[in-house]
Amino acid sequence: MGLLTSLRDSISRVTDGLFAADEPKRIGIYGPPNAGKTTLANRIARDWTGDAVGPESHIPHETRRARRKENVEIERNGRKVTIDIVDTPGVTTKVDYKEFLDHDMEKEDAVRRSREATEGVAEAMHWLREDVDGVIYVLDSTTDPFTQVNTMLIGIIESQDLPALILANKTDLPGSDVQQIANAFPQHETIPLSALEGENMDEVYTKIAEYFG
Ligand SMILES: Nc1nc2c(ncn2[C@@H]2O[C@H](COP(=O)(O)OP(=O)(O)O)[C@@H](O)[C@H]2O)c(=O)[nH]1
Ligand SMILES: [Mg+2]
Repeated sequence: MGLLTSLRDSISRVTDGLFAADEPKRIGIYGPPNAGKTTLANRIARDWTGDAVGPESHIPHETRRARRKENVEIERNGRKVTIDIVDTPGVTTKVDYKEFLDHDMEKEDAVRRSREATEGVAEAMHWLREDVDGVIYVLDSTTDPFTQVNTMLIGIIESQDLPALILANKTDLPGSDVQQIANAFPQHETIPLSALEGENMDEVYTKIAEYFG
């Protein structure tokens, strides 16, 4: 190797190192379908960048592939954190095309959507193992948190030593029970919010800066 080539390689190793130190953290938004992941991802993206990540929907599994919003800068109490928000499909033990048929879809379209949703779930699980630096785990606080999917995902997150925040969403609804979520995962901090109404977002941003900054 010539002197110039080896000098160029050394310089690029040093500059790569410098850039790596500044690289945004990749934060995955995980949870079961309909918890409000996309609503939250959109609220974060709109609050800090002015654009949305993707469509929110009452149809389960509407987010069938992961969507990403890069370089979202969040600043809180002098702490600045730059994150890539990754909105993942809801993870579930069962994706059935009949769930889509309930929403007035043609069978062919329903089957295609359920196949895509299954692939999206596999992709989201792969990322959880390989590709995220931290997790925002969103739960609908009007539903029972003691499910196989939640236990399994929180277990994977813990086994990877990933920093994780648990968000108890939909506090605007009358059946909301934040304490039930806090009791289900006592080893993690649970933060209540309404992603739809924008309630308690200040605390959510403070915790994001604290956990992932
Ligand atoms: N009442 C209420 N509804 C919410 C809230 N967040 C999301 N939703 C609704 O729950 C449904 C699913 O939301 P979405 O963000 O698509 O969930 P995802 O499947 O986890 O991405 C939509 O109808 C949302 O409007 C919330 O904080 N309060
Ligand atoms: Mg979604």
